[in-house]
Order: sequence, then C-alpha cells, then structure tokens
Amino acid sequence: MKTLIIGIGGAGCNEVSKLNQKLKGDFAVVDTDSRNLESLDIDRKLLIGESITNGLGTGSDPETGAKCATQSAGEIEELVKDYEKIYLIAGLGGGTGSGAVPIIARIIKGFGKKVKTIVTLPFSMESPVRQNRAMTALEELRNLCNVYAFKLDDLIRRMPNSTLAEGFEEINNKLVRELNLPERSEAEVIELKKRNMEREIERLKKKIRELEKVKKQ
Ligand SMILES: Nc1nc2c(ncn2[C@@H]2O[C@H](COP(=O)(O)OP(=O)(O)OP(=O)(O)O)[C@@H](O)[C@H]2O)c(=O)[nH]1
Ligand SMILES: [Mg+2]
Repeated sequence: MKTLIIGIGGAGCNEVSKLNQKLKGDFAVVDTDSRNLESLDIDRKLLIGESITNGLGTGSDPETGAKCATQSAGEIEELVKDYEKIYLIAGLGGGTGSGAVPIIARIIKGFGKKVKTIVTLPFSMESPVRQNRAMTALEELRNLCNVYAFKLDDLIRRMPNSTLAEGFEEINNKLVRELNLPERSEAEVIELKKRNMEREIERLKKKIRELEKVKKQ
C-alpha cells in the first residue's frame, strides 16, 4: 500500500523532517508558518491558509488552524492523491496541530483513504489552556480515525536524567519503530545531506543578493 507521512505544525514538521533523514519513504510537511517550512530539509512542503495568516502562523488558535486547513483543501487533495494510506504526525496543544489535523483527517477520509494519526500530548508543565486544546483535538480525532497518542510526561518519567532534546529524539525512535520503514543507506544519507547543503547555499546566495539590492537603493 502506498503510504505518505505528513508532519503538521511545528512539532509534527520537526519530527517528520528527522524521520526523512533516517528512513526511506514518502514524507511531506504542512504548516501555517512559512518561516518554519522554509527552515526544513524536505522536498514536499505545503503552506496552508496563506491568505488568512499571511504565513505567520495561527498565534496558538486552533480555530484559525482549522480554517487554514479548510481553505487549502484542494492542495491537501493534490498532496495525497497518489497514496492509499496517510499518517498524520503532530504535537497537540498549539493552534496548527490541534486545529488542522482533525480537518485534514476528515478531508483525506472523504477520499476513501486510510488515515492514522500519531500525536503527542503536552507536558503537564505546559499551560492548562494547552492541555484543553490538546484534549479537545484528541477527542475529535478519536471520533474520526485511528489515533496513536502518547503523553510527553510519560516519556520524561522514563528518562528522568535526559534533556528535552533527548526526549524528542526518543519520540522519533518510537515513530521509526511504529512506521516500520527501511532505513536509508549511508550513501543515500550523504547524498541527502549534500542536497540539503546545496539548497541552503542557494538560499543564502539569494539572501545576499536581496541585501545587496537594498544597499544600492
Ligand atoms: N513531539 C514533539 N513535540 C513537540 C515539539 N516541540 C513542541 N512539542 C509539543 O507540541 C505542542 C504543539 O506545539 P507546536 O507544534 O509548536 O504548535 P503548532 O501546531 O505549530 O501550533 P501554532 O504554532 O500555535 O500554530 C507543544 O505544546 C508541545 O507539547 C517537538 O519538537 N516534538
Ligand atoms: Mg507553529
């Protein structure tokens, strides 16, 4: 079955771009935040709701996240059209992941495709507002599709001496096991890194050209 793995919102994009570096598979990232998308080493990127947020993100508002997904339904359809099974990965608690994932899941299900979501729930030290946003989104998702949710607290409890970065790395390892895709060969990893560096050089060259233009004015 042809499978696409989509990261949504800051956390989802982060996890998926790390998976893309390790595994052979089809990956994409979706966000309301254009600067976050720009920073990612991944080919398939979709900015949703551009005319609603101007690419500036939802300001932690799930309603805006949902509107952005609805506005970009056509592009989402285009993104998933060649696939039969789609995994959606996100951190719940912010505006994009919590608001857009349920809408995107519904859109994809509407095309008769299989959808599975893998989400994280906020640390208990995050605000009650974030916890509530996450629980509302989780409930919505559970009514729609297969959900694999794990609490960030549980993860840290099992690794009390680790840093947050190591905790997120552990989530990534869990995702690697869950997705069960073949690993990239060493040669492929090097090729990917080279391509990413070339892309970064092009981006910096463009930036320099823009700055030089401004200086001349
Ligand atoms: N798995 C994982 N979770 C994260 C990471 N960073 C933050 N989180 C969690 O994900 C939740 C959502 O944060 P983001 O993904 O930044 O939010 P967003 O979906 O981009 O939403 P807005 O930026 O508010 O539009 C946070 O409340 C954290 O609990 C990460 O790198 N990996
Ligand atoms: Mg964000």
